[in-house]
Amino acid sequence: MLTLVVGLLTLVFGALFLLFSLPARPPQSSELVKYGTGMACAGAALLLLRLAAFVLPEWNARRRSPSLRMRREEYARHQSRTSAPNRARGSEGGVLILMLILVGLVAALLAQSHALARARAARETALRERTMLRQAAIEAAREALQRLADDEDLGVDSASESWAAPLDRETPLGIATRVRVRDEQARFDLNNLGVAAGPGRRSAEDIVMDIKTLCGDFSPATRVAALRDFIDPDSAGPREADFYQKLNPPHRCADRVLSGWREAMVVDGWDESILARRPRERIAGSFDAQFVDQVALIPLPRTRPIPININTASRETLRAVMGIEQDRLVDMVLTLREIRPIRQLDVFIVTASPETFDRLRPFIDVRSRHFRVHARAEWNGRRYDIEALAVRSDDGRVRIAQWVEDDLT
Ligand SMILES: [Ca+2]
Ligand SMILES: [Ca+2]
Repeated sequence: MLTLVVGLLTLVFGALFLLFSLPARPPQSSELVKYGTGMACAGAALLLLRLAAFVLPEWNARRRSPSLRMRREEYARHQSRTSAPNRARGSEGGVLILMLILVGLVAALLAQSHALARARAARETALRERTMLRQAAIEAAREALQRLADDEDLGVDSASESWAAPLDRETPLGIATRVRVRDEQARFDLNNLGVAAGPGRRSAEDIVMDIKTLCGDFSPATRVAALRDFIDPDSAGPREADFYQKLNPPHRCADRVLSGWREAMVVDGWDESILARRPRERIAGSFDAQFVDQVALIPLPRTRPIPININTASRETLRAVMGIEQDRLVDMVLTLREIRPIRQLDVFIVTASPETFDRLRPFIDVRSRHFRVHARAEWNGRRYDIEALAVRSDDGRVRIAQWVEDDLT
C-alpha cells in the first residue's frame, strides 16, 4: 500500500513540475523539467517495483492454485472478523499521515523553487533593462561628443552651434534618450580661485565677489576668501589647514582644485543653501542672479585661469567677470554677439582702454574647450543618467576628463 501511495504521489508531483515548466522562462523551466523528470521517473520506478515484487507474483500464484486463492479469501474473512479491522485502520492511518507529510514537503519544495526562480527571473530582467538603458545613454553621450569633435569652426563657439542643440531621440527598442551639452566656459569656474592673479590683472577673488554681489550677497568677502584658501595650494590665509584641523571633527583643507560641489560644502561659510535657487521676487533689480547659474567647477589643475567664453556667457557672468562698473563693455559684447559670434578680442581694445583689456585678458575668450554632457535614457519608468566632462583640444580632439553614471531606477 505504502509503495503504491508514494509511487503515485511522486509520479503526480513529477507531472506537476513538468506542467509548471511549460509557461516558465529558460533558466527556471530547465530546473523544473529536471525536478519533474526525476520525480516522475522515481514514481514510475517505484510503481514498477511494486508491480514486479508483489502484484505479479500474487496474481500468478492465484491463477495457478485455486486452493491458495480460497485459503487467502478464508484468511481475509477471518482477519476481518477478529482484530484485523483495528490493524488495517492503524496501517491506513499511518499511510495517510505519511502521505500528508509527503504532500506538504513536495508542495513546500515546489513553492520555494517557484519563488526562487521568479526572483531570479526578476533580477535578470532588471539587469537586462539596466544594461539596455546604459547602452542607450552611452550611445547618446557618444553622439554628442562626436558633434563636439565635428565642430567645423574651432576658432569660435556660440550657443547657436549644432553641438549646443538639444538631442532627443527614441531607439528602435523604444528607449527615449535626451542629451544636453553645456558650455562650461559660459560660467565662471570657481577653481580659478587657486591661481594667483598676475600683476595688473583682475583677480578671480574679485570676480567671485562680484558674482556673489549680483546674486544679492553684499558681504561675500569672508566666504570668498575661505573658498580661495581652500583651493589655493599655499597655506597663507585665514582659512587654511590649521583652521580645519581645529574643528570638531577636524577635516582636511584641499589646497587643490575641487572635484565637485560636495567638496565645496566643507568650506567654512559654504553650504547647500548657496546652490539653492532663490525666488526671483525676493530681491528686485539687478541683484537677483542665481549663483548656481553663474559658476562652474572644472576639476582640472591649471597654471592659468580657465576663461569664460564671451559668446555664451550670460549678462550676469559677463558683468561679474568684467566688473560691475563695466556696463558699457558688457552691453557692447551683447550687441555684437547678437549680430554674429565675436571672433576676436580686439573689440575690447577699441571700446575699453588697453589697461582694462590687459586686466581682463586671462578671463575672457571667444571659444570653449570644456563642455559638460548630460545624457539620459528612459524606459518603462526607469532612468539612467550619464554626466561627462569633455575637454576639446585646439585640433578638435575630444577627451573625457570626468565620467559619472547614475542609475535612477
Ligand atoms: Ca565652434
Ligand atoms: Ca590653501
